[in-house]
Amino acid sequence: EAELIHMFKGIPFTTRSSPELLKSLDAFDAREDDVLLVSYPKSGTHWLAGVITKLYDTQVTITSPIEFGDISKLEELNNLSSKRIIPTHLDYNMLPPNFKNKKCKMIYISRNPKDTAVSMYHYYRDNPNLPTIDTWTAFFDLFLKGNVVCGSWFDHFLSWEEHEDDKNILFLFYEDMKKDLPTVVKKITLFLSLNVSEKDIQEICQKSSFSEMKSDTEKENSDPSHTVCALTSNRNLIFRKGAVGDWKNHFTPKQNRRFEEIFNEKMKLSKMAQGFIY
Ligand code: PPS
Repeated sequence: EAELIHMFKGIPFTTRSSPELLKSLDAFDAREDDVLLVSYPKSGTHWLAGVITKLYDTQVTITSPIEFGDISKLEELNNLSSKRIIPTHLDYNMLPPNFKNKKCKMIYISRNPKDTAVSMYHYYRDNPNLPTIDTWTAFFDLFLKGNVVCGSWFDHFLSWEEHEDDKNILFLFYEDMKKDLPTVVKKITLFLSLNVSEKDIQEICQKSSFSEMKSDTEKENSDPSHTVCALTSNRNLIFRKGAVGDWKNHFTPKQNRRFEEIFNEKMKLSKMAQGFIY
């Protein structure tokens, strides 16, 4: 089982991200019109990707996360015609520098870390490509220690929040999308300079509901190398519950206190994370 995970620059990656690929990312050739979809895992990546592809209609290609695959991945991306929509779970410091130099547009989506932890726990349990987890209690500890794929939620969030004022980065929250998707979608169209009618926005929002996305049979059993999550092609693993506040069904009061203690300590200086504790 140990072979499912390896460490790179202190962060756990699955073996689906080869060390050679990770080492070569620094040299990756970004294009000015690339759009990055950035997230810590289980924060709404597929949801955002679904909205974005519908906004662009057929004019774009969405890839699997840049850090998934072996060294041939880079060539594959090089050969892809524009416009490329590229997801990634990398923290800011590991992002290929060319994306930063070329001021590519990036959308960072985040989610209450308590719900993110619960979502990740179920994903670990149900996905044979991830290490075996015995209990929620065991996973809870691993999550707080950052001993899970992509490392610490706290470090990831903070590395991106440091760039809050960068004009080329848009910050979105899963909870806002749940509350009022059309408003978030309008924000995205402004950021990406897309001209989409009110009517089309309404339609895109309907088609992006949890139930619609879960039952999108067209995509069923598709090749995992062509889906946003390269760790599964099983849509039931990705589209599990899609709710805000499921942590309340998992956290004990004691776990909640411990989580908030650590959250308050680590996120002391964070402005953007304050809305998360509820
Ligand atoms: S991954 O594997 O890291 O790319 O996963 P990611 O897509 O980031 O996150 C999966 C969670 O997002 C929920 N989801 C949605 N919620 C609401 N509406 C829609 N349309 C939607 N699509 C995906 C999905 O159910 C996972 O959360 P949980 O809490 O596990 O259900």
